[in-house]
Order: sequence, then C-alpha cells, then structure tokens
Amino acid sequence: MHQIADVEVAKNIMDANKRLAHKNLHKLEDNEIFCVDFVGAIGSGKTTLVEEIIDNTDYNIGVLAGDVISKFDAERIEKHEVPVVGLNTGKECHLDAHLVGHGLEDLPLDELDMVIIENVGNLICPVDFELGSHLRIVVVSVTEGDDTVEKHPIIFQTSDVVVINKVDLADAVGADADKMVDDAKKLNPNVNVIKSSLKKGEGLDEIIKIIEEAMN
Ligand SMILES: Nc1nc2c(ncn2[C@@H]2O[C@H](COP(=O)(O)OP(=O)(O)OP(=O)(O)O)[C@@H](O)[C@H]2O)c(=O)[nH]1
Ligand SMILES: [Mg+2]
Repeated sequence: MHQIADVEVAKNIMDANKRLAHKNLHKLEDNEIFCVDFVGAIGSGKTTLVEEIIDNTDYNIGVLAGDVISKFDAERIEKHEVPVVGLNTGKECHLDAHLVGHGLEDLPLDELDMVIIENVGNLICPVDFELGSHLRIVVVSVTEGDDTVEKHPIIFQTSDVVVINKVDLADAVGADADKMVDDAKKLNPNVNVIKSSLKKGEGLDEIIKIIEEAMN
C-alpha cells in the first residue's frame, strides 16, 4: 500500500519537473540562448571547467551555480565578471527545473548567448531531473577511482558528453583513464568522451568544440 502511494507521488513530481524543464527550455530558446548543464562527482572539476569556458570563449555567458548550502562556486564565478546566480538546494542532492526557473528570472537573458548550469556534485541524484538544457556534460576525475564510470551507469547513459578530468594525477592514484573512456563508450556508444587536465589546459579546446558543434 505504502509503496503504491510512493510511486504515485514520485511520478507526479517527475511529471511536474519535466513540464517545468520544457518551460525553461522555451524561455531560453525565446531568448536564443544555448544552455549546457554540468553534472558530475564532487570535486571533479565542474567549476574549473565553467571558469575555463568563460575565460577562453567570447560568448556572453550567464551561470547558475548549484550548491547545497554555500555560495563558494557562485563567488568563484563572479570573479570572472559574468552574471551568476547561486542556487542552494538545502538538503537536496540535485537541482530541479523549478529552482532553475527561478535562477533564470535573475539572469539578464536578453544579454546572453549561453547559460551554463553547474549541478550539485553527485553522480546519482541529478539523473532523473531534466533542467531544460540543450546539452548535458558529466565530469568525473581519475582521482575518484577508475571504476567510477562502471559503478554509476545511468548518468553516463543519459549525458551527451563525458569528461574524464585530472589525467595529470592518473599515475599518482594508480588510475587507468583509458579504462574509464572504454567504460563510458560501452555504456553509451554515441557519447563524446574527452580526457582532460584542466589544470594544464589539456582537453579544453575539444570540449569547447563539442559545445560549439551542438550550438550550430
Ligand atoms: N590536478 C588537477 N586538479 C584539478 C583539475 N581540475 C580541477 N582541479 C582541482 O580540483 C579541485 C576541485 O575542482 P572544482 O572545479 O572546484 O570541482 P567541482 O566539481 O566544481 O567541485 P564541487 O562543486 O565542490 O562538486 C580544485 O582544487 C581544482 O583546482 C585537473 O585537471 N588536475
Ligand atoms: Mg563546483
């Protein structure tokens, strides 16, 4: 009995989220804005990637920075002189379309070409919550262990691009970055997989190229 009620409530929540995600997408498209959302493990390099994209492209970018309670990421992004809204999820381990909708209200959409959404660091919770973006990029790093991809299949199956970051540390932690690439391709044969060291600037051009191809 309890189980049936739980399933019904969960379905209603997911349907409502999907509707709001479509609303966000329409709002972005009405403003001719391309939207990328970053999901991925805690500390894998999501904010670093957002900062590098801001510094190495000419797009007018606005950022929605998701965090559980802090404003650390929003404050980091702010230093790059782009509009940013910090979204706190409280006890939740993922952003949802409702929160993103409110974030969009606080960005100067008529001035932007691109909105980047950084989700809370988590490889499980964000999976089911569409936000209204055009492209989803999942960022993991070798320091989480080279079994991270195979242990969290769904997020890799539902993302468009996989970034395997911190390859500069692979030897130090005994991780095989190529195994992570193979695991991602097994789970999602059509996905783009890029190995990167954002610390050294490696892989960034490739990531930007993929975003630009998706924009056109
Ligand atoms: N060695 C190395 N360190 C990196 C690389 N990319 C990011 N880092 C470092 O990893 C740490 C975490 O990076 P963030 O960009 O804050 O990671 P994040 O995914 O945004 O973290 P959360 O938002 O807290 O989940 C920082 O100290 C970065 O400088 C890399 O390619 N190599
Ligand atoms: Mg971050």
